[in-house]
Amino acid sequence: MSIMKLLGLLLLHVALVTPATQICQNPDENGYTIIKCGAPGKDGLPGLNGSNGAKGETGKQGPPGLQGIAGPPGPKGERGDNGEQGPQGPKGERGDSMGPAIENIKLQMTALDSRLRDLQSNLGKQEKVFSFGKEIARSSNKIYIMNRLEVTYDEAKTICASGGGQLAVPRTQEENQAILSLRKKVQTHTFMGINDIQIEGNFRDLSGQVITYFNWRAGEPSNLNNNEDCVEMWDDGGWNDENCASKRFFVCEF
Ligand code: MAN
Ligand code: CA
Ligand code: CA
Repeated sequence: MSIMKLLGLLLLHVALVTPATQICQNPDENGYTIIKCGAPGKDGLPGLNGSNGAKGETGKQGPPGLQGIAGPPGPKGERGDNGEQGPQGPKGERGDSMGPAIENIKLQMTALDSRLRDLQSNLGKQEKVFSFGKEIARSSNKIYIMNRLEVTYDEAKTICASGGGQLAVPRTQEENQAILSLRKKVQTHTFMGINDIQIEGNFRDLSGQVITYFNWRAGEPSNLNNNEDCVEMWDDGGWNDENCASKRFFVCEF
């Protein structure tokens, strides 16, 4: 330490312990002089802002925040994909079967349909018969008619067919009797639809079938003059073979 600085410190000490004297720095000299200080100056104007200080250290982590209030509900989500098919359910209880009832109704309908067709067929037959002639007889399943014309066998056959029927062929005694009832109205021999034109002595119906029912009079068929191939009914209901070209009444069946 230089002598001058030592001296300055000494003087400063004296001044501090001496109430009437203050030590003031003399700006014109490099040292301290003991001078009497003037009245204290007024406070100066505030200084300019200083430059920013150095960045502080990172603070400690604060306590956890309070739980927030729940927000409003979000929008409805889109429809999801269809799930897979579930397992098969248990077997149901046995129900009342309609099968037998339906089958029964079907059978009844078939029977009714058959009856309706029979009725339509019969009605059609009757229309034909009534338009054909007025002399009518019936068996259980045929209608016979006579129109009081006297013609040859072939003509009789054609007339019956033209009306929708055929020259009558009795298949039973009942049918033979029905034809006889018409024959009695004219009291003359009456042609039926039976002949042996194809083979002598072999009598057949109009479809060519050999007949199995017959009612020949005694001594018939005689095939008189080797020229009798068509069959007629006499007044007792018995049959006679006759010349096909003879003119006779005839009976048609429907
Ligand atoms: C006539 C004809 C014949 C018939 C005899 C019966 O001659 O009708 O077909 O056989 O009578 O006597
Ligand atoms: Ca004959
Ligand atoms: Ca004869």
